[in-house]
Amino acid sequence: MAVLIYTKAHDPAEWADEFRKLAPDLDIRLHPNTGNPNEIEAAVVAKPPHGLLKSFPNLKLIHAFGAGVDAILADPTLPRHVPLTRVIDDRLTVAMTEYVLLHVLRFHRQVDAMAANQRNKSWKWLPPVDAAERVIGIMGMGTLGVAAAQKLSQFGFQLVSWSRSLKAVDGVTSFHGEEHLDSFLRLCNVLICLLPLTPQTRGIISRRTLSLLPRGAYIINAARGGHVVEADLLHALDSEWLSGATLDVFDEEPLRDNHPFWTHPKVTVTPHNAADSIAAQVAPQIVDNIRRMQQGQPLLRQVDYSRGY
Ligand code: NDP
Ligand code: OXD
Repeated sequence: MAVLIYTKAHDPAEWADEFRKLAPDLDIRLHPNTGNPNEIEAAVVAKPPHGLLKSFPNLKLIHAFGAGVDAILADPTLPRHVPLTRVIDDRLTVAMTEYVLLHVLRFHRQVDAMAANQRNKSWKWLPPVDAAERVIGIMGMGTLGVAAAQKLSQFGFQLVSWSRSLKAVDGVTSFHGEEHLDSFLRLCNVLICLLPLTPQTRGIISRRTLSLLPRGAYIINAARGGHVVEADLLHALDSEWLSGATLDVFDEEPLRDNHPFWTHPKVTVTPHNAADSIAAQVAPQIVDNIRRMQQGQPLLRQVDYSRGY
């Protein structure tokens, strides 16, 4: 069976080697060396060009390289009768938790202010804030949000979350649905976005929602750039409403040279590597789904086309 690999975000040859090691019988083809398109039955893709997946008439499985599938769903010609599956990986989840923890603690322990003082050789005592006085809000309580919330609650922070459905996670007050978004936002000293990018969540970090946060709040976006209205975020930072933002993802990646985020004193930019899929770690679950497809067994980690995640 022929499997197509398309990615610009990973080393396709490294992934092909992993797949061949795990499943020597699979005929792994690297785009653009697709061969006869009729022979392709599975495609493993990251940000595929629009129209690519439609060109394989016998496709039976589309597997994402990562956890997010927004770039695949953005293709208007996507063959939506073909099941789409994604990555859920313990190591990736731990990496995201590390990222969230690192930047929450940076904010909580006023690391940026102390670094600025150090540059000025200024020995300045900053009054500490107890973790129990900070409210950390997580938008998106799926695989990544729940893991981050559980770890953060061990530090004594107050945790609130927002998702589509109500959650029961120890130590976390759950808000759900659009009607409870504003009440959730009013509490958050730190707002962490771990939502999938869908038509409902695009632009959710906007002038309106930012204005509901308490003054001095901090933003961490490790989900997708499309969640943030960049001009609104810059306005909230420049008007001293927000104390800062850590951004791993952007509307346009790589971030262009002259983008104001690069040099903004209140913005930390990371190059979309909060949590990556590692070939040796993730290839086995992709091969497992290809086997399931071949054997007519239920697929794992399947995306619901109607929800968009
Ligand atoms: P999941 O699908 O497991 O969780 C998504 C969560 O978002 C769920 O809790 C869901 O609610 C909630 N949600 C979805 N739509 C809405 C909505 N309209 N209103 C309120 N809540 C909503 O996703 P993951 O945790 O696995 O990943 C989240 C995202 O993180 C990915 O889609 C990807 O974009 C991003 N990501 C970024 C990485 C990076 O390196 N920067 C790495 C990996 C992922 P409910 O539970 O009720 O369905
Ligand atoms: C993902 C990502 O979605 O790395 O997995 O952004």
